[in-house]
Amino acid sequence: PQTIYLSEYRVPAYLVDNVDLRFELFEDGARVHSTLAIRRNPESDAGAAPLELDGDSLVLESVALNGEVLADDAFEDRGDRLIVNSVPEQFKLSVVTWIEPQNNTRLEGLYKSSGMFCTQCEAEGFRCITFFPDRPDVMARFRTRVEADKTAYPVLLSNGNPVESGDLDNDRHFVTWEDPFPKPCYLFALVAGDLVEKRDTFTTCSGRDIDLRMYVEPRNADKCAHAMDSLKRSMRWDEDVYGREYDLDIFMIVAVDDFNMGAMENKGLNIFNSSCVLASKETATDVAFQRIEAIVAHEYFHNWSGNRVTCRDWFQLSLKEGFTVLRDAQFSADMGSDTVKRIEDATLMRTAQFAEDAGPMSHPVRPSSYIEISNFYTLTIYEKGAEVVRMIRTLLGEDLFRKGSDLYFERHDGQAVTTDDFVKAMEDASGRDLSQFRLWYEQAGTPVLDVADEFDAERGVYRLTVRQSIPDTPGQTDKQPQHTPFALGLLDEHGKALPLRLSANEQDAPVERVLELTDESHVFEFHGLAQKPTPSLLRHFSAPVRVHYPWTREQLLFLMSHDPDGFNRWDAGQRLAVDVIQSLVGEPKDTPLDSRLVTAYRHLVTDSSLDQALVAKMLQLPSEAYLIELAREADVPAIHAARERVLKHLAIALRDDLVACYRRNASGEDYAVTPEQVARRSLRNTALAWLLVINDEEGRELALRQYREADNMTDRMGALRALVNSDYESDREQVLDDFYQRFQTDPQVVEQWLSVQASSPVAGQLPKVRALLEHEAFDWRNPNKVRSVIGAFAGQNLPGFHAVDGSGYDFLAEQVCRLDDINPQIAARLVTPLTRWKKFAPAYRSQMKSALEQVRDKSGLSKDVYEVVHKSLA
Ligand code: B3K
Ligand code: ZN
Repeated sequence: PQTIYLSEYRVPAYLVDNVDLRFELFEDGARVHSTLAIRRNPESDAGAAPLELDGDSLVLESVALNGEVLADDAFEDRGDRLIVNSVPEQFKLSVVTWIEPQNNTRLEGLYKSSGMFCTQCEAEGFRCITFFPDRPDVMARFRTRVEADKTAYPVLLSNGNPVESGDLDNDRHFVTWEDPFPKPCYLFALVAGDLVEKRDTFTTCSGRDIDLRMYVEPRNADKCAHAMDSLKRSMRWDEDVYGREYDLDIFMIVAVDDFNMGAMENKGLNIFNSSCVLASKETATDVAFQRIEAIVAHEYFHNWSGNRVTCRDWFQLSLKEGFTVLRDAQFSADMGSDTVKRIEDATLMRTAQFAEDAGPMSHPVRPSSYIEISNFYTLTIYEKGAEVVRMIRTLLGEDLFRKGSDLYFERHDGQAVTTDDFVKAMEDASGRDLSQFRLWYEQAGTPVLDVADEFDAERGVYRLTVRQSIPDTPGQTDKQPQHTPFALGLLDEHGKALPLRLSANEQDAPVERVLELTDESHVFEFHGLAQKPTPSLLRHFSAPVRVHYPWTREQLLFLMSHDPDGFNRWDAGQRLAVDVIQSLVGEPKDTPLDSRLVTAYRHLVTDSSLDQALVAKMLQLPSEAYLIELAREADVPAIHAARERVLKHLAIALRDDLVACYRRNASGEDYAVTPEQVARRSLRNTALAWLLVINDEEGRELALRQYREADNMTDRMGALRALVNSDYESDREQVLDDFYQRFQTDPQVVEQWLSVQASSPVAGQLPKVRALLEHEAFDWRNPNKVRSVIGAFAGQNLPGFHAVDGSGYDFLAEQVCRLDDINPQIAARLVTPLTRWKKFAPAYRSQMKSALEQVRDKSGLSKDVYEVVHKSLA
């Protein structure tokens, strides 16, 4: 396979102004008639070069230029390319192709999902529909006529506004849609199906009424309200916070069961994975409700950050994704708790993005090469990209950041631009120099900040030394220090925030500062201090970096209860728990546990005056995945055992407090996804889980009752999960059966049922997981089901996956090979856990490597999996 380089970017030789599409949809295929209004690009030096259009899996039926059918020697159909040798400066090209959506298991381009037609074109799926210059810097106005059987497909949708509709012969009908906004073809969408419509309206800040519509299968009609409400909140929020008003008269959301990712921001016609949009309290957990709100917002926000201003090429992917993730994170923080949202994002970064950045697929936020772009929809592009934009906001401050964002949208509206254009707008609006900051886009790897301190009692000066280093990553060594905002505070021995005087006579010094790191090493002096303070470092996770500082357990315990910054209180608790667990890894079973940990956790469980949402987060012990990421050579069973020991020790010591906590948090009121209720349910379910870890008889009864009596999925699933992970084997089997009987007709719930088993070290033994693949509910063509079983096993059931005999690795290799023929994008994602082989202790490492080699040697490997596997073995 070929590598694509950013350095080889050239402007398109031809531009497309208008696209006229006609789809004839049938059961055995679809005929696509496309007429493109094309002209030479005045900015290109390609002159009268042949016209080249991208294609993939198309059967070409005819080509005509300005209405004249072309003879066979006037063009060349190379399969992945249609070349028309001599074309005038300006012309119309009409192409007819035949495709087979019903056989499209890659779920790219036009395909069928539970009887409906739908599309997914980002990044390069439009070429599976018709021949086209499939690159985001070619922006055109689309007019789309969809024709299909009237009974089977009463609803026919595409981007923009409906302009014409009517009946055709043979019980067929058509609708024509027109999108007035020029867009890249990756934002094209089409849906045809037998769907119910849910309507609402939104009045914009300028008084325009927008027609909001959701289209879902009839059985899901009662699961739309939450997404619709989330949409309206997003629309209002984007007006209030970013000054962005919606631009079309209609906004549509469609739910689709078979979908490679979460959702897609097609202009005016967002398409969602059903699991990321449909919810009712009986079927979706609190976490799902919150995720749906965030994804609905994310896709909606793309209308400006992505659609009105789009990417010049796919190396710029983070231009739209990083900025939009930041926007949805701000939105979620505003809808709930800022601290809790920050904790969740920092956890994802530190657990998964840091691991990606330390692994073989490590790449900069703006990559400089790729083989398959689908492999670059990563945590680095999305989450680190969002952190990078967040740092700009931190450096500029709220107001200048908003000025920069306004300038960016105004300057580039209707254009396809680069991350550099984004940074330039921020610079121009603020007057700040971000030239060194740009390294965040260019250099891969997670920076390390080594912090040391000393106190000069005589002068009353506290001196902090911060050294920045960035590890080597594939293809990148000797990196330059990056411009990094480093937020901190200092506490006295009572936990009081001290003024941060950077010079001896500074008046009214603030108690929190954002220091700017630009050099390899900095020394900061804080004056006027009577005693050595306790530092609270990298508050709110002000930069996506690792901080190394020799914290003592006393300091961490102190910060855990005193830091005025909630995020850092949580962080101190995590660091303490990590330290305790790490000290037990590989140690004899009777090694005593630090009793101060018990005291600290008892305080959390019993003191109901604390912020309960924060407490709910603080009670989550660091995950195995995070502990593995922190380890140099991970021995998973040893890490698992050490973590279990701490968990059991805490549960035994706090047993009565947990029961009391459980009862105190009993829910009385009607279910709502408010921060208070979410915290309450989370605390209750944590208490239950801990009680069952120690086989507590009362805990077991509480769990069984909660399972039976639950009126919402959060409680039902909380009880189910606790039982599934317990040693009460017959209860486990019984509730699992009951759960399946209750919900077997609901695919989104069946997904949860599959994954609660596959991800459990207790219930997810390999034979059991293999049996799930044979279950009637499993479907190889449905990515959610695949993720729920294979993804959950390899990604979350770490003791199962890392079984000493290597059986978990062989299992994954086998399934990846099987999936590669069905859906390469999903196969390439699933192989990820194996690519981290260098991270593990030697016995595991070699077996993981040979499993990867098994995949590498599969015949007819897709380029998606090829890229991931070859880079991991390099
Ligand atoms: N832009 C899409 C992702 C498309 C992934 C294509 N493989 C969803 C999103 O980020 O909003
Ligand atoms: Zn996105």
